[in-house]
Amino acid sequence: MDSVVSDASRVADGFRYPELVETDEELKAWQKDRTRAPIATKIVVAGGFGVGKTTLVGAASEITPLQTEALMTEASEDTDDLSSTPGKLTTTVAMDFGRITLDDDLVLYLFGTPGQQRFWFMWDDLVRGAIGAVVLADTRRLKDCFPALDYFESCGLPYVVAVNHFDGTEEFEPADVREALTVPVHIPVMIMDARRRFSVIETLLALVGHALEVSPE
Ligand SMILES: Nc1nc2c(ncn2[C@@H]2O[C@H](COP(=O)(O)OP(=O)(O)OP(=O)(O)O)[C@@H](O)[C@H]2O)c(=O)[nH]1
Ligand SMILES: [Mg+2]
Repeated sequence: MDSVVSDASRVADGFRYPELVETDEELKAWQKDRTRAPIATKIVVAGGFGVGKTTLVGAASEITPLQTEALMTEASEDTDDLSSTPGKLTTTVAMDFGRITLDDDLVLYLFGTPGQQRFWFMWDDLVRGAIGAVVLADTRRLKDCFPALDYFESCGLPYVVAVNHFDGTEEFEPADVREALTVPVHIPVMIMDARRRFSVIETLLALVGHALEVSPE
């Protein structure tokens, strides 16, 4: 790995991360009302290598996301399968971090996990205190999300399955994906696009709703 860079990931061939514009945000009502502190929650975004976790966090975040991307070199050729994402030049080596405010008084802090197996030891730290997780999947490489599914099943953290649909790939119904992954019926499965903010917000809302449903009062 050459170096930890933040912006190299924006120039991958044929794909650009959404431009993030810093604005002078006007203060929201809850920001001025000291009696109405927003609820801050932590959400983890996990899934296989190169499935779009960094893209998702960057698309949703209202702040410039923290990225820990490192350039990929020929050294990882044998371990990292780039056939589905030939334009990918970098990989996450620690985590992604972003923030999104939903519904004025609900702030989600998004933590993207590194996808490469050799960094999985960090997951235990990353999920600490989280209310739920998004497991991103790519239907061309469904089995890559099994470790994430197993991990959240075994630790009991509520999760939703989000299929990041890549243009030009076959489209599947959520029911097909549920069956292929044997995801229990009460767990939301959705088809989305990690590059589109609206699509990511829908996924996050589904996760928050699901976490509220399954968590004890
Ligand atoms: N066409 C298309 N390309 C995407 C989409 N999401 C991500 N990409 C591309 O796929 C590649 C992988 O995206 P990342 O967001 O870096 O994936 P990741 O899951 O964070 O990868 P690791 O951290 O290395 O595991 C990038 O090169 C993007 O160009 C998508 O929805 N459609
Ligand atoms: Mg990443």
